[in-house]
Amino acid sequence: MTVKFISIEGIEGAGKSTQLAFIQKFLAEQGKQLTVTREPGGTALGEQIRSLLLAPSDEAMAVNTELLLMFAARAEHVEKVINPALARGEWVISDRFTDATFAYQGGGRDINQQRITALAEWTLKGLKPDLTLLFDLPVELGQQRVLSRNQGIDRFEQEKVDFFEKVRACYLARAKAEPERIKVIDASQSIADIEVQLSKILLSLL
Ligand code: Z5A
Repeated sequence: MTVKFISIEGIEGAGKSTQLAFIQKFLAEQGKQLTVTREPGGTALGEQIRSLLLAPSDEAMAVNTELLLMFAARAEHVEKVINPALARGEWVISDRFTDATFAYQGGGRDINQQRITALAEWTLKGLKPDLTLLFDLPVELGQQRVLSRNQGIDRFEQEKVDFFEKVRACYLARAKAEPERIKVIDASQSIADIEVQLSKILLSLL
């Protein structure tokens, strides 16, 4: 059986963290050895870069700085965590991966998609998730969930509705272009209903 690389995507408050726990438990019960990781982050250096990227700030970060920091963290993550885990025969689940860069820096910040593609080709050397679970929901609902969580908000969560609308539209366009890889989950459903849908998708991989 082939090893699988799964990424989880969505706008803020879509329920990625909530469902990651379910996916992890489901696959472990199927006897899979798992590496669960996240972006930006997943390595010691990557987590430091994550802190720089998420720290709330009154001063905007240059969009190219943001893009390059995402890929700096990703280069480290791929080389030190993802590729070694896949080589050991483990399944890898990453909370966000390169689709997030296309959606947030491409869609949200209007960076040319070809520039992102070039960075992805250079740093990933063909690595791509076998399956991407895109948790989709209306932006306002995601924002309500984040606020009701009652934690501090990070630099991305300071953005306005319009930014997240562009991110969401970019994610959905990517799913439309790659329907085999990117499965859209209606994240406005109840947690239990989402789990049923996820179970079917995951079983089809086994
Ligand atoms: N970013 C980027 O710009 N470019 C890149 O290349 C990468 C990332 C890789 C950090 O990501 C930021 O980095 C992210 C994009 C950027 N910024 N944003 N926005 P992150 O993944 O760490 O942060 P996040 O997207 O903000 O995650 P989050 O806020 O933790 O959301 P979530 O994990 O999707 O949601 P959750 O914590 O599971 O759920 C939110 C709340 O809703 C919580 O109280 C749950 O109990 C509740 N919930 C969850 N599901 C449901 C359902 N179905 N019904 C009702 N309530 C629910």
